[in-house]
Amino acid sequence: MSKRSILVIPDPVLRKVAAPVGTVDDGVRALIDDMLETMYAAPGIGLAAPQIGVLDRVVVLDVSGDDEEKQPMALVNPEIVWSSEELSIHNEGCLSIPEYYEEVERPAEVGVRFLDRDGAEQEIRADGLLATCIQHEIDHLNGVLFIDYLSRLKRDRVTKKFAKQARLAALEKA
Ligand code: GNR
Ligand code: NI
Repeated sequence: MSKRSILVIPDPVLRKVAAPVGTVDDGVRALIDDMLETMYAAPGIGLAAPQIGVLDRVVVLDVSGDDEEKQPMALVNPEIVWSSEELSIHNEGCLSIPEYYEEVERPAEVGVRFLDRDGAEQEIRADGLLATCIQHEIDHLNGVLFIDYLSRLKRDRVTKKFAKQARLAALEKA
């Protein structure tokens, strides 16, 4: 297993649509293991493959609490098959937009179909933080970020701040 580096906005890879995985083979399982290691090290509760520069439809999650046993999950080609009319608001953050948090409203419950790390089809019902996190990660597979749900004012503010940081970092390297 190896820890990978996490891309930060405005990296254009974060805006691309990831491709479905054909077969869940050892290469995909190695990717899943690297993603889990990277997520736990960050630390974060979810990570989508595009965040480490891999445009495949793979997501990892673990929403267990600090004092609980770890509950690593891997979702390959995840699809939301239904979502509740009821909405809920969570304070969201993203490892690709470090240290920025805002409230986002999404369906409170979702049904998700995916392939597990053995390539078996699974369907689960998620609510609470897991439902929010799954939707946040599937958005990443489609090039969508949580700031896309904010007011233009808030989105522009954070986008500009990170664009400026990237410019300064590029200058320092030159
Ligand atoms: O670590 C993360 N925490 C989080 C909190 C609320 C809603 C979504 C998330 S996902 C985020 C990790 C991340 O960026 N995944 O893409
Ligand atoms: Ni994210």
